[in-house]
Amino acid sequence: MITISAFRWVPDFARGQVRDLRVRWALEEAGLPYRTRLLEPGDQDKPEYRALQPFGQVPIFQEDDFVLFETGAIILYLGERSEALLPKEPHARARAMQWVVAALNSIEPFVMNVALIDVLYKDQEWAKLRRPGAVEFVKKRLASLSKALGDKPYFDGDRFTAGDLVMATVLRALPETDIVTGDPRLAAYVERCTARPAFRRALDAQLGDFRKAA
Ligand SMILES: N[C@@H](CCC(=O)N[C@@H](CS)C(=O)NCC(=O)O)C(=O)O
Repeated sequence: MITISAFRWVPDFARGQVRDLRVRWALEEAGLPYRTRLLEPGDQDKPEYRALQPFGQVPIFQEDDFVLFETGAIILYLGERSEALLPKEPHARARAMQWVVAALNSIEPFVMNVALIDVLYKDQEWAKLRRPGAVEFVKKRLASLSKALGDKPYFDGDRFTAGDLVMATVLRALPETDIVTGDPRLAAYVERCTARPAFRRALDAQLGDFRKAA
């Protein structure tokens, strides 16, 4: 049975955002059943967990004695098992992988830069000075992303892939701002991706785990 790690408790702002969500979503798209291993405070720093995830983060993916960390790697691995995530045709597959990497490497760091300022540091003087520049940069990057999407429903055309799954989770990370939603094309794209039944099931499952722990 596939097991993924997740936190038993996180503050409200992180509920629906913790990165096990994207792996749950990928598993739902692939139709692969899974269970969660919920970490208690402190578990992430125990040597046993660090041996599996060197940075003490969630999620990890475990199946029998195979363990994988980093959501990008996990989702690409699941893509090997399901065409719902990665198309079989080699070029389409490579393009889908390209969008996974673009989401994680060219978009997420800049989105998270603003998200961290807003969530963790917003009252600090340095954050007030830094935020406008960080917002300006991410908006510029998102404008290029929006242009690349154009009038297509998904980044590689008509077909949803793992690239869209990861991109949509990255674009959801600024819910309190209009940085993404101010772009009607990206706003509609996130809506389209997150309206998928597999996303709804994944989100319900993450929120359900937090509710059970309350
Ligand atoms: N690049 C990692 C990031 C994982 C990550 O940042 N996980 C967060 C939760 S969303 C976490 O475990 N944070 C706790 C920590 O870093 O100590 C991935 O995509 O798997």
